[in-house]
Amino acid sequence: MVKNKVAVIIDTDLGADCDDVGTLVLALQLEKHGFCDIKAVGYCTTNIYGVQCVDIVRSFYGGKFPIGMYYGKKVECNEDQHIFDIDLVDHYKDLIKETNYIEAYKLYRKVLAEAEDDSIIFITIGELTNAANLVSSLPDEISPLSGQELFAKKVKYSCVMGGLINDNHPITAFNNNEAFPEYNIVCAIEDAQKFVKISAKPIYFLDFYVGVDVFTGKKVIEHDEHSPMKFAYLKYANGPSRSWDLLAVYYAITKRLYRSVGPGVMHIDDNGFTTFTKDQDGHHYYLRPIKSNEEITKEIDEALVGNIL
Ligand SMILES: [Ca+2]
Repeated sequence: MVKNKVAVIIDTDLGADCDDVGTLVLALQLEKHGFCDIKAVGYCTTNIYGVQCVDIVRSFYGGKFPIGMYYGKKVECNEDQHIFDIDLVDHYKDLIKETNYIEAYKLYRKVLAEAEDDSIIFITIGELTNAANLVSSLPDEISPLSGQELFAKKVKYSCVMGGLINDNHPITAFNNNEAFPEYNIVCAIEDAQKFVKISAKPIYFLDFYVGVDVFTGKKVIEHDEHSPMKFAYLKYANGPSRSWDLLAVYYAITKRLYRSVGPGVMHIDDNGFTTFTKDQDGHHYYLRPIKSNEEITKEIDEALVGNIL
């Protein structure tokens, strides 16, 4: 029996990688099993095929959440790299229900305005464009509070898939342990800086290292006859794929598999490099596993087909 059902907003850049598809499926399984209510899913780049994939996933799995879209300037990086999203839209086009998506940060303002205090878990698994727009938004017809005030009042904590934290506890030997700017941060550096600076609530960072060696999706690929997730994983990775976003959502909702390190302050420099400094007055944390990659893979793969303990 689940004691604490939580309310979540999920902000995604589905399209650059297939793990966002798996993440939405995982969130929908957690919702189905009483762990959470998905209050909204927002799309954080200008890739129209990506938001249509979100629409398709919602339809296929029976989700009820409203969908928001980002209408700002084009995000750097791989917006023009379409490994699976255009094909997925073409294959499942009959499942697309909307043609005009509400602006994501406005949708988030509405969800927060209607929520209980300290109740919303805000999860980002893409660039922090909508997140920055939300916390820097001005009072409007939705709420007399600024985005900063709304966020401080209504959000319980955030979980951000992003950053790269060298803490002398390397989980993997990726890139010879040389630091590099992580994708979700470097694609929209100013927005990441803005969100991290303005948000007054705890932020849990699930960094690059944590997801790079966890490959999930095997069970879905074997189990589903056809599904958007199976389609995306076979097209993108021809099998199981790296699991950054799934792990962020799973931790944010269940608080399982990882321990938080902190408190401290996450600094993002102007080149997108991240540095974490422990500080008792900080409200940032990063995550490290308390189980092996094999155990984590098994737990996520089972959850993806509805076997959740
Ligand atoms: Ca993502």
